[in-house]
Amino acid sequence: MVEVGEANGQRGRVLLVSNRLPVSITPNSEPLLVRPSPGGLATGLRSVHASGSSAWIGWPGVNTEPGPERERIERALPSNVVPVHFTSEEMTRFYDGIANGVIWPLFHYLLDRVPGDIRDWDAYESANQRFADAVAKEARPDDLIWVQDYHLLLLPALLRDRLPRARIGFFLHIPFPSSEVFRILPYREAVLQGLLGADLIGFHTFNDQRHFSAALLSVLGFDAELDRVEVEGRSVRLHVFPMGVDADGFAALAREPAILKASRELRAAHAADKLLLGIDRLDYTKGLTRKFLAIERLLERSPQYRSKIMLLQVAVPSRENVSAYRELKREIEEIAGRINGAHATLHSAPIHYVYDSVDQHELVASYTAADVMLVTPLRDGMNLVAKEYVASRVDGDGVLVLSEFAGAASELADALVVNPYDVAAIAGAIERALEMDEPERRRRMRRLREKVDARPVDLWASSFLSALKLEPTSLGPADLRRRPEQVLALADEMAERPELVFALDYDGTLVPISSTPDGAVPGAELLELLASLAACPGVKVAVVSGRTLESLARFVGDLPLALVAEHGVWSRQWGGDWIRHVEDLSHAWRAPVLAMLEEYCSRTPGSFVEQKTAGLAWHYRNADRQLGAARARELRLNLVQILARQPASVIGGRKVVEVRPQDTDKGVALKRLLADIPGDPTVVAMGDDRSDEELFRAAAPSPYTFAASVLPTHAHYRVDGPSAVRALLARFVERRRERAANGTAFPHLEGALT
Ligand code: GDG
Repeated sequence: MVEVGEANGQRGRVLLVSNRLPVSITPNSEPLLVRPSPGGLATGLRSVHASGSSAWIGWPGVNTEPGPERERIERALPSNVVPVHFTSEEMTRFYDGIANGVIWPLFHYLLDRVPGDIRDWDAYESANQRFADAVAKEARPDDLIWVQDYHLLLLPALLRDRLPRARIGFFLHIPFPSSEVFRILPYREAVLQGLLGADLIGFHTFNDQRHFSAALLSVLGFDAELDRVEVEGRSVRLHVFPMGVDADGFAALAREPAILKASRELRAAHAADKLLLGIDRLDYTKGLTRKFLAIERLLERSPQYRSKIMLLQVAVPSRENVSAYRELKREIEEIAGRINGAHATLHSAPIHYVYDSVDQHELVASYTAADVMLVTPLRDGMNLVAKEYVASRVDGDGVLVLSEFAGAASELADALVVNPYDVAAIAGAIERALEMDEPERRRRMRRLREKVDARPVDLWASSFLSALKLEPTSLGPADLRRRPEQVLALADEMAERPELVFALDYDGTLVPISSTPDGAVPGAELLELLASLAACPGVKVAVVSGRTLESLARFVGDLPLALVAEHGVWSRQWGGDWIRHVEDLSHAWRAPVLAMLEEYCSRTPGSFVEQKTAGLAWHYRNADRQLGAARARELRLNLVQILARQPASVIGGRKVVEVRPQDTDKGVALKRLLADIPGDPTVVAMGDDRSDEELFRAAAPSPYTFAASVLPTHAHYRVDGPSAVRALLARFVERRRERAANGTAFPHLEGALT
């Protein structure tokens, strides 16, 4: 296991960021009472925090107005705990309104709990901003920042803006829903963009990770690899870190004589032969209603269990100020009352319902006393109670009934796994647990304990931090998308260079990607811009495209530009004729590749084939995003196989898979153009696509390479699509003209001035 100090290197700290601090404060107490708070998240991170090289940033659990009470709280907290304060109104809107009111039910697939009119998103944004300010203020260069859970989904990107070089991790403790459910969230783009500010995003299960990747594709169009996604030149890694429990700690407690005694007393206090146990926060995700209905169903079906079984259900009070939770409490108590009314005897009642929390000793005593543990949430990120029950069964006995929709089910296959929506199935599983013979119970419990022991909670934290530390922070290009003034400043700087060659890609760079290649007509404004750029003194302009000669000539052929078509198969020098650079166009690979692309068209509605003189392209920009991306991946693999010994290469562009003859690319084409120009002009290269990377490399050592997309790139700058490219070119023209008008142009170029 990697220790936290080791994972963190010697100098940096771990900054833990969660909505709640791991302490509870009793408001208005004198002196202020500060105690450790319970809960899975606090327990999981305690070992990291206890290592001493960390700070924990979060809400102290009491709302205050700015003033003396806030200052008193700050003084009472340990020095490595940093409070982020909120007023009651802010907390109600951020925490109750969005985090627990919208994200919580939606991510647990309980759509009918999502309010009809979602109003408080601005409060969620402001709260995340406030956290970002607090973290940025606390952070030092070598710190690892680890953000926790659904309250802070926007925080990673807000931190990335403030601390571009920081190492930022994020862990989601609740499920990430299927992309079709996630898409319901009106602020879905903001959430995904927020998370993508991290270097590493952790989930409890692979299903959560898979759903996140699917949402990236369907909402943002980002095609994630199995365990990473390239975003704006950075690599964001996705990984599964199933959270565990302090297995040794629970086992030690379970062996304590005082707890064993409490366990025996608990059994003796109830007449039932078999004790069933439930420990849940009182929340609609926990499936309490159906659990009770399953008990009812069992007793109706098999009345012999009356007086023989009892469910001890601890319902821990939760979110009591929210009306939906008060309503749930009423409903559950009513069902328990009804079932007890119908099935109780003089000595027993089937459901013993406790609306309270229990202390750690009572908790473990209950675990060790229970013959059957019922963990039946409708959805749960992990569910630590299931693992704690197993860890506490040092006697090797006991049966766990576990919802298939709890994250824990992906590890605990030896539980009796049930569909928590299927009341009859839960009843069946309970009956099976009650009737299970001892050898089977012990066999299953042994395997469950092996699983739980193998992943203690410290391992969860240390593996996350090790992975975060290993993750290289690639900064990629300077991002100018939100810095238009810097784009213009670069244009001014370029205007000072005596001679320049502009090598400009067409689609996606000068004009937006259009749904068909023929739709991307330039428009008068662009034609005028290119003409005035080409007319600037000391400037030559080339359009370097993958398009066909015919369409390029039709769009910009009348301008005094050099043109490169089909990635360099054809070119036209300034003032020259078209020249073909590939000798033989009758490639043997063409027919089988065309047949394959056509087959993909027939299987992928909306896609189409473009035939060029030398190359072939399969465009899927109009296809369904998921289907198009999946087919493109498959097609690339198939093409690489059939082209193994052929003089052709496969390139994946923006929503296109293209096959072109080897030895032509945009870089080769640019070098050919430059070879014919005297002097040593500065090259300005602009593109948006994988095929433009060769252009950027050929432009070296020029500092003026621009990517107009969010793909990973070797370009020096990233700009915001064709509109930013045009703004840059227009500014350049303006400055260059000013220089000419002021007579401050370059003396050796005077002949060129008109
Ligand atoms: C999230 C996710 C995920 C509960 N009642 C009492 C008590 N507890 C302790 C349990 C356990 C913890 O609280 C609850 O753990 P859960 O796993 O159920 O979930 P949460 O922390 O509420 O929430 C969840 C978890 O994060 C971790 O990632 O598993 O899916 O929703 O440790 O023992 N402890 C005591 N008295 C109680 O009455 N002492």
